[in-house]
Amino acid sequence: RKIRLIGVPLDLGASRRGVDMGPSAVRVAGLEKRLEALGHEVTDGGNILVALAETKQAGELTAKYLNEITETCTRAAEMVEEVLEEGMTPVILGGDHSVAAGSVSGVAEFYRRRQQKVGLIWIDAHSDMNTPETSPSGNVHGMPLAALLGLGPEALTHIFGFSPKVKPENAVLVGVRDIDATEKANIKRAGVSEVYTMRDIDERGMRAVMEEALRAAGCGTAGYHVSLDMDWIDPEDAPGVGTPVRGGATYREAHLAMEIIADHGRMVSLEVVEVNPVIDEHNRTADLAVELISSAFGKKIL
Ligand code: DIR
Ligand code: MN
Ligand code: MN
Ligand code: MN
Repeated sequence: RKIRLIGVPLDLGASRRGVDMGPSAVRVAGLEKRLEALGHEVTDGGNILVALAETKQAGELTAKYLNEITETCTRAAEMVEEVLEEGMTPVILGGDHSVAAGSVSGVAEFYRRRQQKVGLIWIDAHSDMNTPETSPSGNVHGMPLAALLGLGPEALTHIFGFSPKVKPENAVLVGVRDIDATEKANIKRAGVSEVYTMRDIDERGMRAVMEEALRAAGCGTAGYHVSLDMDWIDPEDAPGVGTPVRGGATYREAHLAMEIIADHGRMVSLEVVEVNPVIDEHNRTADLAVELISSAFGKKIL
């Protein structure tokens, strides 16, 4: 494939600082070379311009830095759309997860123009289904999936002027284990029924869960975007994330999920978010991100 890397050093959507260094951490861990070693043609599109928290006011406390985040998301959406127009596969490096409101909008716009739908695989400890009304934190990184499904502030839901970006039946949550009580009702309201919790993975195994998830996201769509929040993985293996939650996917489970995605062959774009090198141990989490991206792009043991 022809792959274009897009860095989005955004940390306005989270309380803990440092995920703005995520794109550098993943580059330093050797992403471009590793993907090229697999036979892909890789170019780096550099970083998208992001406002700096120190120079801005948070604004409404129910959705902090919403204006600045919307601006960045709009730029990311345009960039992703352009990269797809050029026949390349975008790989977005976050930054906090709020960037997904933009990246997925870019993918959805590209396919909308071709009268096609796109699916979405959201792999995360959290469901990111808050709105400013339900969010206990006011952090926008807890809101992007809701926005993509049409819930939340119009600035975020209507990037490119249409909403929803993904049909609820093609949106799949994988690995969730920490959902706010106030957020739960939004999952129902949006009509998302494909929710695979850590319990599902424990009981049924990663293979069964991923096969069902990919089938739902791929049903009647041109393919799917994969949005990987590194806090999905257990903090034991991914300590450098903004909001670690115990009981996540193991190193092997995470690789298997990515290998299944590669075998299925229908991923149209990928993003990896919430890598925070400031609280990491020797860039381990970015190293793991590079490994997982490699598996998603076809790296095999044999
Ligand atoms: C929490 C945390 N549900 C919130 N969300 C996180 O602030 O809305 N998402 N960490 O990745
Ligand atoms: Mn290159
Ligand atoms: Mn997330
Ligand atoms: Mn998360």
